[in-house]
Amino acid sequence: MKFSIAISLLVSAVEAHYIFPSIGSSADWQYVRTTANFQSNGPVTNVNSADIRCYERNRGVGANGVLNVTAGQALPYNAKASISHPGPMAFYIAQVPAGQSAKTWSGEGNVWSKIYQDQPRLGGGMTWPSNGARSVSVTIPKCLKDGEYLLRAEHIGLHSAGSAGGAQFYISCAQISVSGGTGTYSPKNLVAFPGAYSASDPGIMINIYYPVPTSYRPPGPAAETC
Ligand SMILES: *[C@@H]1O[C@H](CO)[C@@H](O)[C@H](O)[C@H]1NC(C)=O
Ligand SMILES: [Cu+2]
Repeated sequence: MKFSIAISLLVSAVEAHYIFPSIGSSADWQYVRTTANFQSNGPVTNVNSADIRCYERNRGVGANGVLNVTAGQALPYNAKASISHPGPMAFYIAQVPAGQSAKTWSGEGNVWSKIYQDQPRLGGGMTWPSNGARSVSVTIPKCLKDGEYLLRAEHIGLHSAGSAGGAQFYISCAQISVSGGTGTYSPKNLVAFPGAYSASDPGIMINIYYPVPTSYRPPGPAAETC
């Protein structure tokens, strides 16, 4: 009996999912829109679903706050409990259109640019920088125009991604207000969610264990810099 309890605890620890509920030192869901998985921690698996954008519990109902950040500042985007699956981490940003608010804007359309993308270490298996992390640092580009943005965090769990629909997307969107930017940012690749990804993208449908990949191409556009 004791033995089987120990086994089931071990299995649940290995399978544990996660959420991204906060940014900086703020409270959960203060600046990050509450996600549909706020209790289950479960992932989005359909890249064509509207959930692939911000995974909101109530679409169109944002968080109460908008976090003031300075362009060029690095902020921790926090995971709970920790990023326990292997896979890539990315951040995208979208400027809130004039006349709209970060608290309610949907983020629809070709408005998202990628500002961060990590890569695995290769050789004898894939090792991911975010593996086991409780937060990932994101630098708000110095060259942004001042104003409100949605900042989208995305981690893709690739442990069972060998067939279509097997990749697990852990997503949330933070509401931020940027000041101190130089204003020269002009992203070349704006994408929409859904739309940016397809289930068969080589960075989404991939067996990361066998045969051991010798390269990795993340889904979506390249990360843009100032
Ligand atoms: C955020 O910035 C706005 C505009 O500059 C300011 O009115 C507000 O007080 C700031 N909020 C905080 C919490 O510092
Ligand atoms: Cu999981």
